[in-house]
Amino acid sequence: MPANRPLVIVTRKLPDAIETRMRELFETRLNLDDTPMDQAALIDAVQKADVLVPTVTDRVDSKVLVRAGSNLKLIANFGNGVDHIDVKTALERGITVTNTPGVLTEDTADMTMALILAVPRRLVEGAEELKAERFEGWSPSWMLGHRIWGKRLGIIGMGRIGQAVARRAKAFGLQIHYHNRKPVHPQIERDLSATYWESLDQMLARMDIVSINCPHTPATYHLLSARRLKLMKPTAYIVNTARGEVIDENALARMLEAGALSGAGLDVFEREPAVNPKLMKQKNVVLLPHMGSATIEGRVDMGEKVIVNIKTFADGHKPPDRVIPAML
Ligand code: 8YV
Repeated sequence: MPANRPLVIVTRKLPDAIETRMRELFETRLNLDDTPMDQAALIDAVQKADVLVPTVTDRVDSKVLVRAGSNLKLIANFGNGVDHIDVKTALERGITVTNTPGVLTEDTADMTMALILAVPRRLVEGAEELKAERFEGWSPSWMLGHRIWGKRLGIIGMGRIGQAVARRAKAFGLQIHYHNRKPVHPQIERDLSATYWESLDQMLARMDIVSINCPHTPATYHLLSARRLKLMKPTAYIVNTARGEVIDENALARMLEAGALSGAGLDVFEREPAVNPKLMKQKNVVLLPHMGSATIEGRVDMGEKVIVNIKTFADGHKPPDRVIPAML
C-alpha cells in the first residue's frame, strides 16, 4: 500500500468532519449519497481499495473477499460489531481488520436502559394514546405498567456495554445478575452487587428483565432459542440492543403473541431492515431502528478511531483496534 496516501473507500456517508479529515490524510473515495452498497459494488471496492471502511450494512463475506485485489490490506470497520465481516477469511488473505470499541459503550447502555424503562412502563404506548387524543384525564387504573425498582435484571454478556448497563440499572434499584463466558473481576462484581450465573438456563428462569449485550458470533447465534425463551417467566421482559441474531426472532414473536412473555424492547433484528410482521403487531413491544449508538458525538468518535487505525497502519505500525480471532 502506498506509504502515505492509501486509497481508502468508505461505503457509507460519515460525519462531515471525519470525511474532511480523511480526505486530508488519504486518497479517499466517499459515498456522498449514502446508498448502501450491493455485492457488486462491494466487490468493485475491494478490487480497487488499499483500505475499505465498511459498516454493519455491508456484507463483507468470503464471496466478496476472494475477489479482493492484492492491494487490499486493511478493513477498518466503522462500528464495534464485526459479524458482517468474514474476519477469518480476511486474516487468511493477509488483510488486517480493525473496529471501533469503547466509544459507543455509554450511548448503547443509555439506549438499553431507556428500553428497560420504556417497555414495563408502557412509555411509547402512552405517548401514542395521547397523540391519538385518547387521553381523557388521569385515571387510577389507566396505562398501568410494572415497577422496575427491586426487580432482577439478567445481563447476557458482561463486557464493556453490559457493565455500563449494570451501573445504570443498579442506580435504578434493579438487582444485577449476569451470564458471561467467565465471571468479571471480583471488584467489579462487588461494585455492581452482581451475581454471576454460569448456567444461562438457570438465570433465565429467575429474571424479571433480560438484556442482551453480547456480540453475535457462531457461539451466540440463537443463544435465546425457542427452548431457552420458554424457560423465562411469563411476566418477564426482554431487551436487545446487541444483534438480532442472538434471539430466535420468530420464536420470540410467537411467545409475545401467545402472552408467554410480557414484552420486549428491540433495537436490532435478525434480518434488518426487515422486521418480523408479528412483532410489528404487538402492543407490548418497543421497536427501534438500530439506533443504540446513534449520537453525533459517538459517530464522530467512531470516525476518529477509524482514522487512527488507518493512519497507524499506513505508517507501518500495528493499529490499536485490531480484531483478533480469539475475540470472536
Ligand atoms: C454501529 C453497532 O453504529 O457498532 C456496532 O456494532 O451495532 C452500531 O451501533 C454500526 O455497527 C455501524 O457500523
